Amino acid sequence: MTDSADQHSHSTTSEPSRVGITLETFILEGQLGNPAATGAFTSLLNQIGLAAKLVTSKVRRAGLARLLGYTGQTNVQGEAVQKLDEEANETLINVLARRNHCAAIASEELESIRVTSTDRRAKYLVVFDPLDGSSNIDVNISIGTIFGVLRKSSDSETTTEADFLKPGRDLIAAGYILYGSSTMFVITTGHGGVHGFTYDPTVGEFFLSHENIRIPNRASLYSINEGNTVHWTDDVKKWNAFLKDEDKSTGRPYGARYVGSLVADAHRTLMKGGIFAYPADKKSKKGKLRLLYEANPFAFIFEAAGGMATTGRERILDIEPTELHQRTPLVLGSPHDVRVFEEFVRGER
Ligand code: FDP
Repeated sequence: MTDSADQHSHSTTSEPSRVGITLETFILEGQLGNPAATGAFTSLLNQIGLAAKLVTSKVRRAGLARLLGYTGQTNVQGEAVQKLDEEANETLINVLARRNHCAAIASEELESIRVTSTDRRAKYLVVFDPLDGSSNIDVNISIGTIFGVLRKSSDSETTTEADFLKPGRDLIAAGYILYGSSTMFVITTGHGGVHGFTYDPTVGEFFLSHENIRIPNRASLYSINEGNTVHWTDDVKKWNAFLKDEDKSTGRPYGARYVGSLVADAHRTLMKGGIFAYPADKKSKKGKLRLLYEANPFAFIFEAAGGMATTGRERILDIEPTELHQRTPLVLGSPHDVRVFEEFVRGER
């Protein structure tokens, strides 16, 4: 894979299927297709792939680790049992700091940025939510890791918070790892499509299973925390009632699906179409989800797959962030369904 500065892309439609190749080969082939690529981006993405394997192994043993933890806060190896989200966070930081490509990271788990290299050649920044949907960990429901990669714009030795405050359209790669009934790694560089890899735990590799994912133009599915109805604004209430009205010609009433883990809800929406919404409401006036770690990576992925991502009034990828942990309303999905949402917000319906 090459970053967008390299101006090369994977052409996915005319080439023979590559289903079955490993994530590493897929990333490497992207680099080999571009003589100008230095290998740094390839190496960075491979490190994220490694982190995904390490985190999935911890997630898969989470129940046991907890049980062992209860006996004295140490596991069989004598190590202190950490909370899974802290472990995932440390794993990502350690892996990204190992090669000299990542200058700094910003994590949903950390108050401020963490510099991982002061070498001027370290030209990438990584933002991530190490373990999203943490309230679902204890009940064995799908959770995930979300990440985005930015190119550092200044070539100074120091990296500051300002380097991270870039709109989502500046991302050069984004993806997520879904720890579901299987572990899936979904990635895009914006150009060249969105690709999904399924983990084979017996081999320890991610294999390309979903080549060039495209979201359907519309689908009769919606995903929202309906328990917030009382806090919603009138336009959102009206839109929600519209989806539940009966009209066979427009596929209504829509079916409701809400896991409460963004990665799971967004992944289903990407694969099956429809709409996911966490709007601003009277309780969460700026929305609940985080712009840098959650909304931007998913907006980048959805647009690359032919979908849309909006606050209802503004394209997510055009928001100029002012702070690291900024929240935003987030509406993701099929183009038709997202447009209908926007029409309700504008009062056109
Ligand atoms: P969680 O609080 O369990 O960590 O951003 C966090 C998140 O989960 C998302 O994964 C999820 O989409 C959303 O919050 C769920 O929020 P509600 O419980 O308010 O529906």
